[in-house]
Amino acid sequence: MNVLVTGGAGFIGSHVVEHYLNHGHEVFVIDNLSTGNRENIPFVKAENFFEEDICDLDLVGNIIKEYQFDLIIHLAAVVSVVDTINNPVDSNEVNITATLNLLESNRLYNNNIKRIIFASSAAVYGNNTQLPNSIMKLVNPISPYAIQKYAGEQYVKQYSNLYDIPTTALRFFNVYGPRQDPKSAYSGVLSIMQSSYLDEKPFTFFGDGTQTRDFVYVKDVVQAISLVADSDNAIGHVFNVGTGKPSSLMEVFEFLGNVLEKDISTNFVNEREGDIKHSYADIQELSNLGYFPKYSIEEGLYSYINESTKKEIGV
Ligand code: UD2
Repeated sequence: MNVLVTGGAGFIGSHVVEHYLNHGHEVFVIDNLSTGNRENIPFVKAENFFEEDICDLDLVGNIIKEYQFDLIIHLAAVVSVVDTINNPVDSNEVNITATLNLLESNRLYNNNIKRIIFASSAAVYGNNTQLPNSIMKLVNPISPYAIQKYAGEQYVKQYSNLYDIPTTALRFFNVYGPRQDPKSAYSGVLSIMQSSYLDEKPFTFFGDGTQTRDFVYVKDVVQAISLVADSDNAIGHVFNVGTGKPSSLMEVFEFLGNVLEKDISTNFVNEREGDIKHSYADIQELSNLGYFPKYSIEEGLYSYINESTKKEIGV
């Protein structure tokens, strides 16, 4: 198959690219490297890598016309909630307009398309307190990011209903794993925690560490993508992608300390404004398609540590 991964040089995208290459497909990437990194995907041929902006609507349309992709996994986005609050208009272009353009380009120019998969987010649930978060429940988008992801997934869904374009949207919960960049204060907390341990620097808890999240290992996210891509029953639907189990920040912190046999100092500061206290996914619909998270939080953290320490010592 010809597979296009937008945002393929990013954290999640690079794992998706690797998966499809390992399965013998021809993989193409569009990524403007604004947050992605070409070094994440050395295995992608130069001629299959387009260092281009997903907002360049004509260019994206031409690429689609030319390569007639079978499968498109659309991950390119402004992924930071804070960036969307600071730049609601620009992020709207990336997260909604470019998504709509991608759908429309396929409608107009690509009869070959077998599936478009869109990365939505648990952010659409906002601070709903009725847990687990289920796709049957109301959404409550409380940031431009959440609004944009919700709009994107609804466009994706309606392109299936209105125009018969086979699409699926996935609401990712808290994804973690190798190649997640810990450098920004708004990076995934597990990447920050892990690099604090490896560098033996203090870790700061926002709040008391009792908040919980559904931390899902990136390889299970890849499993979910590949599963829905192959399932006709997933067409026109939205699914949660998590493990279905919450873990507290403090539990994870202590587990990492035990495994790494390190004791780092901690600071406790006020919780972040608008922070959600508890969140986890109802994954029933995805399970009905055959999804089973292969990595418990413990197994995922082991794998993450192994990969990261291998990299540190240059293996
Ligand atoms: C996640 C997504 C975000 C959005 C949101 C919607 C990630 C990285 N972010 O935000 O894009 O979809 O869900 O609900 O997946 N924390 C600390 N210390 C740190 C950093 C974080 O205590 O140094 C806390 C943070 O205040 C929060 C928890 O850890 O309570 C998880 O933080 P996060 O930024 O990894 O993810 P979250 O759920 O806030």
